[in-house]
Amino acid sequence: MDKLLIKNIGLLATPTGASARCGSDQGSVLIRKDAWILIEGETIASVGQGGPPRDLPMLDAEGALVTPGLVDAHTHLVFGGWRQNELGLKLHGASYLDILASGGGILSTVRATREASFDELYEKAESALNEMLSFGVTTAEAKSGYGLDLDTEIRQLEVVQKLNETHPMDLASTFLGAHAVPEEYRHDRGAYIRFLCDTAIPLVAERKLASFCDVFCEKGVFTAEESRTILETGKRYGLIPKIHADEIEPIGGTELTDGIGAISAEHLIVCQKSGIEALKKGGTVACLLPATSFYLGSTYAPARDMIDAGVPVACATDFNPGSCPSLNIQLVMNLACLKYRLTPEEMLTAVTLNGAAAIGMADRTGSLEKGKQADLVLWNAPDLDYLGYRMGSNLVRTVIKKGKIQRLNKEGLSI
Ligand code: IZC
Ligand code: ZN
Repeated sequence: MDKLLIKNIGLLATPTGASARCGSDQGSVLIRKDAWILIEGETIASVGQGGPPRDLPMLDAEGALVTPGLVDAHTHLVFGGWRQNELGLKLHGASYLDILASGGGILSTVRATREASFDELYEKAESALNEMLSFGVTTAEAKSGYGLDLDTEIRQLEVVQKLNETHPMDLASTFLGAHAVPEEYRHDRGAYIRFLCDTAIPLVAERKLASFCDVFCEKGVFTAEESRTILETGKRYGLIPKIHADEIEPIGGTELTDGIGAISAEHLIVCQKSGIEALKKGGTVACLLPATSFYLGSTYAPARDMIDAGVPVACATDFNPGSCPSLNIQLVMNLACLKYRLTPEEMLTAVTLNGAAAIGMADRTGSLEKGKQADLVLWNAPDLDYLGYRMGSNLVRTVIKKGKIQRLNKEGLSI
């Protein structure tokens, strides 16, 4: 088996364990100075301090900070078109929900995605994944939700499936047919929900195209009761529930999480005390998306209250063409410190182990420990404070995914 020694690690920083960390544990990360990591094949064989084993193929970290590969646990990776036309609308005062209600927003991306071929969607998503990897992301989640019809939803999920086979990044796949009610069902939303529950969910599950089922529970989109129906149907077919809740208006989505056993709840910008209690009770990961708050010009999720209440917090980009057209998880890391007031240690856990837990992958990635996948980032940074403090530059020096050094060139990714 191929061996690779990463030596001269100035500072190794990692959460530990195979499940989400909450409360004071979220901020208690393992820090080792003058460390090394021995990789065998795709796996971490050992982690040590001081004099490393000799005579092995090695990569000199030259004193760099090394962390686990980052996990972007919430993205809308696959879509056609962009929505730059919405900038002018916003500058004239239109809100996100105004634009959606007038047939734009998600619905305009649905039109562009329905028109796009498999290859067009694949190439666009592949180039987004390359950019994510260049920012230090080694594992990501990808949702459907821009088809809202059988063919296009399946096409989006097939793109994710193929990328999972061809691209170095590990992808978790989420069915988000309940992202909006499509225009053709505008006068019969009940019929769309029946289509999701009777046709789409059973087919997605049978074809093993997704592990998770998600709903956009929001004023003017899906109510809490509709969300419950859809997520419970998904669950009966083996799809684990996730929920977009409390992004704009608090309509009871977060309060559903313990009852339905959601693995994660997303956004939570206007989450109330009752929502935090439900998350705690259900052991649900709060997957927070601060770059979306920035982009919407809204408030920020009560991340500190969540950590203090013992809710595990993850942070992700929410990459999508409307409310967060950015793949830069390092910007999310800045915002997590500056706006959520997370310590750099809590922030690291949020974008590694807790992100992995939000997509059911904490047993194999998210920390630098013997037996985990060798997914790691060497940084142009001396310590964790530096990652929260510098802003706007890409601080990644080298990304290693499953033991392989990743290189980006003009043509894309070459390993
Ligand atoms: O395309 O607007 N919030 N879904 C829920 C989104 C944002 C993505 C979009
Ligand atoms: Zn989203």
